[in-house]
Amino acid sequence: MASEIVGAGAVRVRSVASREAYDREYDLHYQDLDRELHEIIQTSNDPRVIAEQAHRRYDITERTADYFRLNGRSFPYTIRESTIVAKPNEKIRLRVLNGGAEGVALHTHGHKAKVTHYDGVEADPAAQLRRDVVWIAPAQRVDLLLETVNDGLRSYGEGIWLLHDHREMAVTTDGMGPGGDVSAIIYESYLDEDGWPKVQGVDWAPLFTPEYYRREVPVWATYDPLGILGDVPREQAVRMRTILFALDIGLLLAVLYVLFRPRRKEDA
Ligand SMILES: [Cu+2]
Repeated sequence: MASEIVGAGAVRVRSVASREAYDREYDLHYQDLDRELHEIIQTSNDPRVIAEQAHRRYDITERTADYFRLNGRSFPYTIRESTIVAKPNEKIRLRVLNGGAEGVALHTHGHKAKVTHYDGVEADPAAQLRRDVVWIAPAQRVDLLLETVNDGLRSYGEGIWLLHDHREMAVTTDGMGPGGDVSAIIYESYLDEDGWPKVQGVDWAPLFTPEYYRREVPVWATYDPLGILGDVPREQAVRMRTILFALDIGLLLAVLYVLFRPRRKEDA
């Protein structure tokens, strides 16, 4: 079972109690990072300069989160290392930690999980609400019971179901999506022989290239048989800009002419 192995996204050996009560268990550590703060370390070899920049120049009240990570990775690497693998009729425990500075609205597509524990303490059974968006405050820990029973409540059946922080910004990487902490609940019947989710003709390869992070890859193009979601060819864009520039200049000259045209005698 994948969750008995340490490595490849699993960070520890499960307890005996967990093995008795649950079919699988996953640790999910969410984080958000400010690029500006994390670049300070690269600005000098002198620790005094770093300390000054980090503690007196950097203003945490102006912090913005640029990177959103699950277990230290952002999408698509989350799919390689931090997916929830499931079979029907299982009880799965998700042990979630929000290690970020902002709240996480954890959303489980296709499943309604029960929040059984807050911060390591079991909630009263009557207070163990079943829901598909769980708000997790910074530094908070919650345990979720994910049951893969296809009853239209606990689960909506086998498939590949996204699992992510439902704040839109959290599914981006440095402002560009798809990225961020998106992962998935994937049923074993939807895994190929390499353990990769079976997708319907979508090519993942461009998402793993440096060009993608240089913003050179039109992300929806592989979904698009008509070819209308790719990039505008470069020459065409330049030609378009030249035409618009010429029109602008023409308009400006016309306005100048109207304002300053030589007046005839009868106007005076
Ligand atoms: Cu979603």
